Amino acid sequence: MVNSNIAILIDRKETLCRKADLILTPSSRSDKPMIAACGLVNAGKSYLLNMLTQHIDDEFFPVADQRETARVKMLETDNYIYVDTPGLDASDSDTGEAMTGIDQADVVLFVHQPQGELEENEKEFLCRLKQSFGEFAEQNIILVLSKTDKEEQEKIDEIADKVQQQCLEFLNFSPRIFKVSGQRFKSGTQQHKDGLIRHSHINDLASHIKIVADASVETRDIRVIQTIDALLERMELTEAELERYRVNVQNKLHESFVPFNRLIDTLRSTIENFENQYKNI
Ligand SMILES: Nc1nc2c(ncn2[C@@H]2O[C@H](COP(=O)(O)OP(=O)(O)O)[C@@H](O)[C@H]2O)c(=O)[nH]1
Ligand SMILES: [Mg+2]
Repeated sequence: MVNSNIAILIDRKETLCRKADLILTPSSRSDKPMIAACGLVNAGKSYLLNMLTQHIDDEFFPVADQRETARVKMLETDNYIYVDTPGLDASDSDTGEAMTGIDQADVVLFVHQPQGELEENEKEFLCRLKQSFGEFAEQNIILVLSKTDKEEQEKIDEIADKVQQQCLEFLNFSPRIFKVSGQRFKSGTQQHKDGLIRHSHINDLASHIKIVADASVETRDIRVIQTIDALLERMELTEAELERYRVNVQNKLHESFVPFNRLIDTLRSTIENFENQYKNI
């Protein structure tokens, strides 16, 4: 039990050091704002990124009904870097991979398909995201309700209200929510139908992303400092916990020697007694 706890603490410390290294390596960051999409498998992340980057027909980010994006995939355009991440309800290691892509992101699009409200693991992930963005969470995390063409408008509005309420109740967080349809945008673009494009709200989302992404460049340094402060604090806590274990183990070792030392003392005085008696003969 103690051993496994120590292993967890050491592992945690190594992860923290790796993160710190990544943040402090200057070449690991581009000057362009990084926009990452995350959310459950099948939420519509890849489809959305294709629309936002004008990859209408060629699907730079592979779209599929099943799990497709197993690793982080990036696209660098003239002004931004777009990042597609694996779905959240995949294996643990992939959730880590999703967070790795997002740790470096300036803007996060949290994509949720409006079949219902936020699920438990979506709330947990949003919570981690919110912590990682600190005071910039509300500004730099954008909630996207995807596939709005699949439901009545009334139902979509109802789900959006519910999601907003969940964010406030569980996360004390009030992000902007965009209700979009990638499919309407695609059809509208292919058939030159402005009404469909407008009704897709993809361009509204794109304009908002541009404002947030451009502003994020100035806040990036503050975020890096805040992330490093948080990492240092967690390292200190981990070190303090390891030190408590060390003292505990040392005390236990000491205690286990007490009866043995007593036995040796008794033995020594018995021998001395014998010796004295022997000398007196
Ligand atoms: N009706 C509709 N389907 C969509 C929309 N966006 C994505 N999809 C479909 O949802 C499925 C999953 O999309 P994908 O982008 O690969 O999801 P990801 O796993 O989050 O990347 C695919 O079958 C897409 O065609 C949309 O706006 N409307
Ligand atoms: Mg995908």
